Amino acid sequence: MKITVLSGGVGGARFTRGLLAHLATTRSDRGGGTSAEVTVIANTGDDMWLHGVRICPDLDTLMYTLGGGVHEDQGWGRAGESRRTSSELSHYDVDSEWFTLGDLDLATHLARTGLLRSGQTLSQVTERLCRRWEPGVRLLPMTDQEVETHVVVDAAAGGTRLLHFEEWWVRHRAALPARAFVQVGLESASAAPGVVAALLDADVVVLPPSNPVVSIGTILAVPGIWEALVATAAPVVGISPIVGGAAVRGMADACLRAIGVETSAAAVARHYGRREAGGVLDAWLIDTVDADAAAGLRSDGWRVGVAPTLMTDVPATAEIAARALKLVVTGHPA
Ligand code: FO1
Repeated sequence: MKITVLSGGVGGARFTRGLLAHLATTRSDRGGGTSAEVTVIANTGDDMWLHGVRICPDLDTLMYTLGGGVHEDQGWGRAGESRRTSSELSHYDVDSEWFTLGDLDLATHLARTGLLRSGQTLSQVTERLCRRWEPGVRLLPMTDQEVETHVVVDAAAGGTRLLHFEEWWVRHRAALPARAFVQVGLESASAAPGVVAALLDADVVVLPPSNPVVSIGTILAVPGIWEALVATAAPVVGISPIVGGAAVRGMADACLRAIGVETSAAAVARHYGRREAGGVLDAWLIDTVDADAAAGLRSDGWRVGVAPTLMTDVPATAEIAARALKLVVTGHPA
């Protein structure tokens, strides 16, 4: 079975780790039958240049999480990290204390930057870095061109200004009201090699509980990707990143507010849209806390599953993945 996942950083990486755990158990249950191939299409809109190195937060979070090297509590960066270089940098007044570059993490950025400078594409570099981490999936950037999410915020002197998403997210903790999001470079970007095929050839496509605006939304904005999702014969299932009217982690609510979408499981589903109605979803898995939202969605023709969706650990996440797959294969998550 070919499964394609669109993913941002922490939420999508943790979901994919659970999906792989689920597939490993089903494979052993089936006596090692046909293994599933998982392709992850990663958001690269968070990427940025800092101190001359190219940082790809979501690609690295996926690579480290699936490769067993992630700082588990943070959800990003490396386990066993040190910050000697970062603290030394602070003595040079280069205005980067808001973004911590760990020493181990820095090696990834140096390796990637050197390979990019040698003329390799981001896809080729990602494949090269994954040879070390062996994430157990084919990890594809959404595009090989530089597309960076910026946030439109109010300027002190009136009017607005653009802020790189990472600065808005990390330095300001999304506290500056976001008036809009702009993916700089999008108009001249195209889907990276293998991305459209991974959507068209999939048996199932999953939208995990990543940020629906700046992670999944950015991937869907890359020319060709939304069209492939609408066109694919594969059923598309999403898992709500909103539970009980709040973002499970991160600040998805600040992003949803910026685009005028209510922070609720039902509103995010309607934001993605049903495929019969020109959207991208065939099914939507919501948490038991939001069970009352199912009736309204179902009366509008939605296929809705209701189940625990908090990714508290790998086994719980494997169960969520199993229910999401069942929802589109059998129509029921149970
Ligand atoms: N997130 C933070 O909240 N603070 C940081 O200093 C920080 C540094 C960092 C360095 C490399 C990297 O790949 C990710 C990093 N992140 C940090 C996480 C990052 O903001 C998130 O992974 C996503 O970009 C937001 O979803």
